[in-house]
Amino acid sequence: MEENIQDPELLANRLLEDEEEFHHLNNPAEAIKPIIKKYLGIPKSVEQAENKFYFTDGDAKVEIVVITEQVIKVRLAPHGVFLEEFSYAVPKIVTKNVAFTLFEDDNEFRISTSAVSCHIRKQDFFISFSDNENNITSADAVPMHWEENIKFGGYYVFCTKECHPEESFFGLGDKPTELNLRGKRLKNWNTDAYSFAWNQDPLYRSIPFYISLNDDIAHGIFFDNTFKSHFDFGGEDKTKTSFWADGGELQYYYIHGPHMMDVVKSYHLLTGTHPMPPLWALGYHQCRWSYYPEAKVRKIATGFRENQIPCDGIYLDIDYMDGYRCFTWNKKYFPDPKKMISELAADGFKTVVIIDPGIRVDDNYWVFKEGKENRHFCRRSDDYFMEGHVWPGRCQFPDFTNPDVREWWGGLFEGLVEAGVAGVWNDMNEPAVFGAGTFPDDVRHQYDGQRGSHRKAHNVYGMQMVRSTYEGLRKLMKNKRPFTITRAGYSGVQRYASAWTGDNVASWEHLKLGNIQCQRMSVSGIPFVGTDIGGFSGEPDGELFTRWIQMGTFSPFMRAHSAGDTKEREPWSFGEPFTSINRKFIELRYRLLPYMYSAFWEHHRYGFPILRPVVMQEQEVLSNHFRQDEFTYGDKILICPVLEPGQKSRKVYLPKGNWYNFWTYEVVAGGKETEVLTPLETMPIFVKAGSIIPEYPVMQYVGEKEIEEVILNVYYSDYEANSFLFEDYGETFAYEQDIYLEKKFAVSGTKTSFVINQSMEGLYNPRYENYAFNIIGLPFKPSKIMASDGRPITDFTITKDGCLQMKFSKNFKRLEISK
Ligand code: MIG
Repeated sequence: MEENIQDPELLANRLLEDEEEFHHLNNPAEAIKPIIKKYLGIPKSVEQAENKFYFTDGDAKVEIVVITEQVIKVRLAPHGVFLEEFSYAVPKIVTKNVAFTLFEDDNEFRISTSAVSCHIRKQDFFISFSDNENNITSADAVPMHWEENIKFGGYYVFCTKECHPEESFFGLGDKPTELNLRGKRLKNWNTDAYSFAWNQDPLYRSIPFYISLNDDIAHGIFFDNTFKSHFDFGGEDKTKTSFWADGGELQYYYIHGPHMMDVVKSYHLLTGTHPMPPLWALGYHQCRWSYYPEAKVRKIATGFRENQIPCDGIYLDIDYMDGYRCFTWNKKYFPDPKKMISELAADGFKTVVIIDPGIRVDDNYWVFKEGKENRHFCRRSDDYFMEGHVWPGRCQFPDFTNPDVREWWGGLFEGLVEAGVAGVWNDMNEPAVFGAGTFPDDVRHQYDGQRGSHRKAHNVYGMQMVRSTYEGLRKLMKNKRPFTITRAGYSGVQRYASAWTGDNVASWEHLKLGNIQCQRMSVSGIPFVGTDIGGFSGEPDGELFTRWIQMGTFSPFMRAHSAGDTKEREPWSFGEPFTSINRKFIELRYRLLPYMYSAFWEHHRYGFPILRPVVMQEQEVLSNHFRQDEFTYGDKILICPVLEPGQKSRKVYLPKGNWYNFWTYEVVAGGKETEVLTPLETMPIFVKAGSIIPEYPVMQYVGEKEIEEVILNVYYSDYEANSFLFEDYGETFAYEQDIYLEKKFAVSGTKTSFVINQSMEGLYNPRYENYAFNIIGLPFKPSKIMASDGRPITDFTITKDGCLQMKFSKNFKRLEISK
């Protein structure tokens, strides 16, 4: 048969079949098809360089790195060349002295630490992980694969793992959906999502990290890739979990549990923790778009003091600026900012101001001029400036992925710091652009010398902005802790800022969603988080607002905020009974400050999340994988917000063990659901038996009063239990020089006695002398109290609730109470 080589399609097919013939033709390259879904072949050999192992199928290379006993990193280079090692999420890999071995047999290569093994199967390059009892925890369902990206270069990279029938998934930042991500397909691309809806995706932040829980064993996957990334948790095919990205490297960390908590702690080891915030930042914050002019700000501040509702933070949204130009003041509204801020400060208010990334194109505006002269603004691929409209009008945008730009931007806060500003709020840093949504893909970024288009830099833009903000403030504020808050972020953003969940809505559905979002962010490495209390857009009624204040009391970041076109939204705006209940809960927040601050330390120092979903308390109970209302703050206080209007009572699940109803001291056995009354003035709160919850007196703001004594609420238990108390100056970085006090309490009880031990470590000495003990739930009538120095304590009282109260030295070592 004669061939018709005139037909281009036929020709192309023939070419692909027979590469030999290329040189006979004019333009053979036209017929070369891009690489579509290429899979790893067969691993031929292994090379080792210290803790790194390299496998190849002859073309592609795979790197396996032993990071810790529990963490192993996997990397793929489709044509054998790895990119330079660089990550905004993992600033430096701390490889401790980990012992590991390489083993090879006919079936596999295996790299093992004492806790995990990574298997590379010879037959097909499948990679899997198992624990030291040979349980396979994670296994490839197909080999790692990739697809050429003709338009931009590089590859789409894919990893597909087996998904088990009862496997649950958590994490991934702030996805507005059920806590357990099983069955969902989600993507990461930072997006300004005004009035987002349930299931809307993506939102403001990209955290490509998930936790899997199967058969009571947890592991995590951190896919450190800043491009648009995708996750499918048994959605498309219920037997497969996949993650992939539109570019960059297929690079992930396998993080072994076996407990969810272990996974989160290891994730923090890689990406860092939140620095200690100034203590006041754990107080109540009041925000609005916008409080202006000055008289209005003062009126709100006075309103708090007159209503005797505690408040520390007061916010200035975009209208404080001159024509929305960052680092300027509208002198008509705020003629003397320094005076206003210092007078507010004298009344206990810390002023937080908003700063957006868009800089108005205006040659008479010094920030624009400086940025232009020093070439700090982002450019398109053809070297035009990246211009877009935001609040100030036509804007250009600093390239925060350039260290020089970050340094410059950080310094711009000098005037604000000089005026007394205590905190900075970074908004619109997805980045958001009116109309267009965000920057076009072709915008170039310096990317700390690694270069990249916006496809690579988009998801880290906001994080690098708030990094620049935090680092700049830290220098300018000398030894004082800055407070920062950001809307956008990528893994590791917690090293620089707290976060809020963005433009939510005043609805009961959003109250529910906010509850889930805060828990999810918490297990995804963003501990200092909260929602806009009351809902940003729309109007809450008194009941919804109060229920939101109640939930917000147990958000690590507690701020009420509302959009500009809404009615007044302060804690007293709804009249009685709402004002009194709001006050009671904000006061509760201030009473619990030492507990909350200690939970923060536990996060900062040891990588624990602050909020913990119930599944984290009892991952072995399958039904807990689907609970998303209850959570604990730290590990002692369980909260179940009321999420329905008119709710008179609700079911609350308590994990195993004994719990005290916080309001009534009634003891309830856990391991089951309990019906709890929920009149508007309360919310279900339970304290784990054996806990010591430290408490401050109610203050109108942090620093209002010298703390003269700390109350220790001690909840009797018939088993041994530990509690912590962290104390320091609350506003400096002295804790980095070990100037703090870490106290450990241990209690143990019998039917006739109860012992409290205290040990301390650290160099800080608080000024108060005594604890005021409030010992709850003793099963006997105390008649004898002995201190460790052998002296009896005779000065005590028994309250009508049956609590034993007395004062004793903060330096006690042991107290023994007996019948
Ligand atoms: O285009 O600064 O999410 O908290 O009040 C809206 C005005 C810009 C969005 C933030 C919101 C803030 C508002 N901002």
